Amino acid sequence: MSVETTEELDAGSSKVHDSTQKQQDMRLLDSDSPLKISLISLHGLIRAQDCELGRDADTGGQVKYVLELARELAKHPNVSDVEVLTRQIIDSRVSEDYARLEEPISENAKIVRIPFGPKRYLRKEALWPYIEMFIDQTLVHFRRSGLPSIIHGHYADAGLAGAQLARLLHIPFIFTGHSLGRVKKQRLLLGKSDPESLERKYRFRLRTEAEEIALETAAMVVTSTSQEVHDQYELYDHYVPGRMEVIPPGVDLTSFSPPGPEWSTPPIAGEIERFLNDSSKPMILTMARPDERKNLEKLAEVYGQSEQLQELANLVMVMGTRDDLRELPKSQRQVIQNVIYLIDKYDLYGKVAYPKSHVPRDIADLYRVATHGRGVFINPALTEPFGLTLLEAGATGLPIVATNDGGPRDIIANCNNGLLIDPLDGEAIEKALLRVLTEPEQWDQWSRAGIEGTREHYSWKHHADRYLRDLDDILTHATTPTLVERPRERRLPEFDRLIITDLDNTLTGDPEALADFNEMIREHEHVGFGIATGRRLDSAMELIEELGLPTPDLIDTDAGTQLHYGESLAPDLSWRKQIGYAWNPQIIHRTLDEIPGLFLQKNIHQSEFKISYEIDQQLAPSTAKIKKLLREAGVRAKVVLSLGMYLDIIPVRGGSDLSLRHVLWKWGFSPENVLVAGDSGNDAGMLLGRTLGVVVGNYSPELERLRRRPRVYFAKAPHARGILEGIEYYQFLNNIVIPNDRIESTSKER
Ligand code: UDP
Ligand code: LCN
Repeated sequence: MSVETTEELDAGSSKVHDSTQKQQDMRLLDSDSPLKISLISLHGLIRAQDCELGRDADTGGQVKYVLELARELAKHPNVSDVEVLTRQIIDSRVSEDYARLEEPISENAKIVRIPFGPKRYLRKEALWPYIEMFIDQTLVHFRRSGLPSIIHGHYADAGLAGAQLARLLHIPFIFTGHSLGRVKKQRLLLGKSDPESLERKYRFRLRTEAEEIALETAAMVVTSTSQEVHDQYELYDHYVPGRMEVIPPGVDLTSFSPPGPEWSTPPIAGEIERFLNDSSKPMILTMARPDERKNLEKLAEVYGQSEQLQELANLVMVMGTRDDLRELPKSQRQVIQNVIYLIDKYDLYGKVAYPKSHVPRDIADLYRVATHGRGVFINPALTEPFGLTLLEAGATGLPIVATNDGGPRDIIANCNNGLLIDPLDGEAIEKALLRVLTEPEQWDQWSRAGIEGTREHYSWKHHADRYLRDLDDILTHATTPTLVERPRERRLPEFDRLIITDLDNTLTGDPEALADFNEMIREHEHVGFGIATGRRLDSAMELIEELGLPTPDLIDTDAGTQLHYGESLAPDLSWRKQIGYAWNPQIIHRTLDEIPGLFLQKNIHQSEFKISYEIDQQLAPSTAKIKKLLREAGVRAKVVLSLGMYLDIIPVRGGSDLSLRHVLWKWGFSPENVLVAGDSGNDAGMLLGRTLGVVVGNYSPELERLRRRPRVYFAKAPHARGILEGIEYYQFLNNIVIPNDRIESTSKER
């Protein structure tokens, strides 16, 4: 898909995309400026060799996709390094390989495992509370190893993390969703699941918001099919077709090739034969992670209800590997148990094989066994963004029957190697399978077409060439990141600790405690003192003087949009340079001023990068709705609610989360040496991450959601006394201890 837009994009880049220019202008792809590419893929289990695909719901095609992309990009002469950033996992239930901090993939490509959150293996839905920690740890990694030229986030979790890093560091960002929350939810609801239990299980709200942020930030969205663009990404507020590039993945043709004349029965065939009365019958082969979306139960049911299918073929269901079924996470266990139940219900013993385990090299052999026996591959998923299994089957010469969605549609249109079905229509599934199994000439034609079509349309080399060409466009128009130089040794003079606290109701409210706090700051010369407040700079300085506070070494005002330092209030110039990005106060006023329940605050509360309303929550739309209104008006901005009554609209690159990280990055502070304290919604951003958070006892309800966060201590005492309690809790003035970290590694999250 080509793009005509010249719109400025986030991460300091604008993608002016013209195909002739594309070919000529290879500025950034010349060998003087080799590219360093950071691919982020956070969940599941990733290792360079013998990937455990299908092991659980988080170890599917994305893992293979990211590794093969890394390998291929690293082969390019203009790419110096590719790193896959993922999570370090230390857990006796999984291999020690996932604990290694670095692992080579190939020449110039490696996996870097970043420790964040609990050490144990977590399912992807449990990773959300730890994303800010990943961001902080990755900043440390970048500081050590240098900034990448591009950040590419895969799936919603890494989409959110990558987008935040890109915003902070002004590095262009690429996003690939792999599978989208809104689409999955829609499809599961069609199966009549209850929306609330779906939400509990899949955390769709968090996931789709993360996807929105990733889409909002991305200079390019790499999708695998055009249908994904039109019917799937289209469901999002930040759907900008101009930024979408359809670049399908490839398939490793050295592994996935048809059975040749020398072919002999591989060991995995024996594993399948154990289940079957007559293993000479053709196979109906399916292979998928045991995930509800893959609709495997439907296939078992269709086969169970069809005498004809049972007569003609065996059903072979490869649903990952397992040691002990009871130890699988609940949702995966349920899928497999349901299949076993259906085998029993329809008395399919001797007709259905569901091997307990396989090793990676068995996969290509399995397709070859099925091809050799003139069988068929089926993917009946409720939705399938791409479906690498279909390429694997096609490349091996096995005709396919696949769900009428995303990848399958494109694959069948390109390769003409099988039939599409409606995954909810049992009769249609049966009919399509019967057709493949009973029309031998057609079978030959589909088999040949799959072998040829996959070779013609799906190669990683082709993918990498297009990817790098598009990247070149993005980088050509990107501004140089303001923070590209390695950060200087911190200049916030002589401090090895920093306390940053909100002003109103956190520091203020208990004069006696405030006096104790002031004394503590004055007595500890190694501790820097910062204020982060929603107030304007002038009004914050007035209050600071009135309260007799020490002069802050750092003052972050106007809800994380203005940064100044020391006595002279020297502005942070690199912050100043980027904060106004995509800021459009006129449209915000036009969109929100007349909304019922929103009342503009007085002028003294308004500032250059902050529009503040008072909100009557009974009358006003929800914050989510307000965000939506802004998105619909084409505005990119953050919406922050505080004390249940103040609503600030600020630029996308503002907010105390980003301003705080900017300060730490710029001055080289380690987050463990920074204590942050707050009481209300506009402090939430800065309380997350690896810094040591303190929520004072008089906090407002917006912060309740931080309660289970690691490194956020909820003090019993209110106001400044609460901060002092937090200082004590972390032993912040001496040898810092972080009690909560111990809780992290022992609590049961799975
Ligand atoms: N796979 C596997 N063993 C299994 C199930 C799947 O090795 O039991 C592999 C399969 O060969 C393919 C990938 O996992 O390479 C699945 O990718 P696909 O894109 O089809 O689906 P996803 O899992 O990403 O939704
Ligand atoms: C996730 C999926 O569900 C598959 O359809 C894709 O093939 C895979 O990611 C790789 O993009």
